Amino acid sequence: MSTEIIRVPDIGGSTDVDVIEVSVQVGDMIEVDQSIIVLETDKASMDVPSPVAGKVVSITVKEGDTVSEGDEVLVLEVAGSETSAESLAPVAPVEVAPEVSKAVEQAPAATAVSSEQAVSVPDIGGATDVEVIEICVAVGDEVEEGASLIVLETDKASMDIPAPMSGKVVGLSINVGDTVSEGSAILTLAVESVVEVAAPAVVEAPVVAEVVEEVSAPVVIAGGVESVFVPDIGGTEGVDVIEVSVAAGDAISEGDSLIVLETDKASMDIPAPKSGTVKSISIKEGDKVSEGDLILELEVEGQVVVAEAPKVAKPVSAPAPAKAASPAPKAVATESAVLSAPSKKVHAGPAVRLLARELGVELSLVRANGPRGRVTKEDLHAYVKEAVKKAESGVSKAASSAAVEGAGIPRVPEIDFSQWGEVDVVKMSKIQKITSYNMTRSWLNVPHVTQFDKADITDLEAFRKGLKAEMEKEGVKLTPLPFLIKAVAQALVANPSFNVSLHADGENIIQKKYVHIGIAVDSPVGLVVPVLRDADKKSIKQIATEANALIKKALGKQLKPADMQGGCFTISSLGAMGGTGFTPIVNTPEVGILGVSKADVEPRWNGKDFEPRTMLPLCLSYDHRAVNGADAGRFMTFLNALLSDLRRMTL
Ligand code: CAO
Repeated sequence: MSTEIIRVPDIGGSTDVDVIEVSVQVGDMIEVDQSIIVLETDKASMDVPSPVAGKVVSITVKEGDTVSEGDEVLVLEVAGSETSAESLAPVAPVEVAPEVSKAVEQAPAATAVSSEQAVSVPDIGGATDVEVIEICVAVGDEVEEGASLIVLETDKASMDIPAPMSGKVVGLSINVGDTVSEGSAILTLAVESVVEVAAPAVVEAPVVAEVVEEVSAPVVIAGGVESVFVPDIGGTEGVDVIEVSVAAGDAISEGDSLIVLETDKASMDIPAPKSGTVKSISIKEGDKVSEGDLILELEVEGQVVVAEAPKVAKPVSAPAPAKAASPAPKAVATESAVLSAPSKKVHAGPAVRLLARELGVELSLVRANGPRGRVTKEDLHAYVKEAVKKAESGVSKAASSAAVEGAGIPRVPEIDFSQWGEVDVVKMSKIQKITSYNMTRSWLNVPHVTQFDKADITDLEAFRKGLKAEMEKEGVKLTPLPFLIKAVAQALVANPSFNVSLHADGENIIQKKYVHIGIAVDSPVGLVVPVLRDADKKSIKQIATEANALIKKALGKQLKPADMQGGCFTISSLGAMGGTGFTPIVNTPEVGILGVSKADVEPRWNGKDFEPRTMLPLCLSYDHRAVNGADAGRFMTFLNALLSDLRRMTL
């Protein structure tokens, strides 16, 4: 371990520059290039990133101080060399003014260092003995800085504890259910870092900008309407437009940001060369632009003169670093020496803009709490946290009065039922939770139709009852269910449109050549659906024997996952319980389900008289994306015919 003093680097000759933000705290583990302070002149603001990784031992500057090149910023404890060293931090302009700068940096010598860092619970607002409810990483995981390591929960809030640095988890010090306080060990990270120790040689950064003479403005005067073009942006071509800061009709002042461009090294505002009203805009966010591309038409008032373009910077290639093996710090953003007044819309640095884009956050919506109205990373995190919280609690901006979630589906509010009387909170079984999820998924995805019919099972029941005792001697319980399974299997063979599943691509259907029937069973742990295979190829006795065995397994909680997979169609029989009909939910990805209610003796007109017949209510629900009503009508009629006249099953 050694300590290293980080100093203010070359900031283009500016002196007594305001420190508007100190981005780190004593004790922080910081990475190479992480912003340590933000400086601001009247023309530009700039991140000062750390040239090395390490732990902040002390901070010499504070917000409101003024600094110049060479002033001490902070002291870092870095892994590796035993000696202490000094580094000039590179500087990354954030919003730069129409000035020119030349960045000269000290090239650091690089030493690859792998160290183990103990990560402990940070300041959690004074809370103590907080429960660990989730561990988000495992030994061997590679984690990124900011990735959630663990989740803590008090009775009032839960909070993610993020990784203070990137690295590989080499040891975990806690378990779910443990209680922790600030300073409690969480885990150990193996951190790979390149420790850069200042080398004596002074080299220019790979890409720097130097002062060039003022150039004629690329502004064309035409009857008070001027075309504003992208000025010299240091020779860089095809630069991303990440923000269009004005709209047609806007009255703008000279210096207002028109657009924000971003390369992989810097972001730069393109300022208005003069005041006026925006007539039309020729580019949009996401476009790529080069010098000379038309930005917008500006209606200017007063004298028509040839406008001047902002002063620009011209990039020059840096000579090779003093030592080939010494990687210079990331090219500092002096490439962006096309300078401007800060953006009228949003004040934020490149790191914040990048994070906002990664998170898909519109920066102008984020409340800026940084110095001088700057949006900081913390503001962004707070915004995203709030947005997620709102989404989770079902409250969206769009519908502030009506709670909605996801695809606009109203969420059932959480209610404290104990306010009306005594209640118990009973944990749902895993099966109940799975059923709940599956039913919701099916209900939300499948356009259901249910058709009803009644089958005359007078003869079937006479046959079944005649066989019942005989079968019982063989240990087989003969209820109407095996007949239903056999009949449904035959109906599926005869009506293959029911024996399908929709392909996930939305372009195809899967036509099944096998006939496996699911049986909904009300088991002690909830609703389960074991599957009886190849029902079309088996006798009623075989089916009864296998169904009995599956039901026994279900009731004894002995079903294996394989017993419940591969179904083509489900039968849900509430016959023993009663009822005259119901609308079963399709057991997706199957496309049909038969609900069976209690058979009852009813008077039926035979053309001459009413005669007592045993009628079985059938309720066929189907996925209307796969099955049409006419197909369902045919299926039901076929099924009804089989159940009403058993002889047909033998055909
Ligand atoms: N009408 C009249 N009586 C019926 C009948 C019907 N539709 N279906 C069954 N019965 C009779 C049986 O014949 C038996 O009487 P006997 O012993 O006198 O013959 C009695 O009711 C009990 O049958 P059972 O329930 O033991 O057997 P089963 O084969 O009919 O059903 C099973 C087995 C597992 C399907 C059933 O017990 C079950 O769990 N059903 C629940 C299904 C469910 O919860 N579905 C979800 C609904 S929402 O989709």
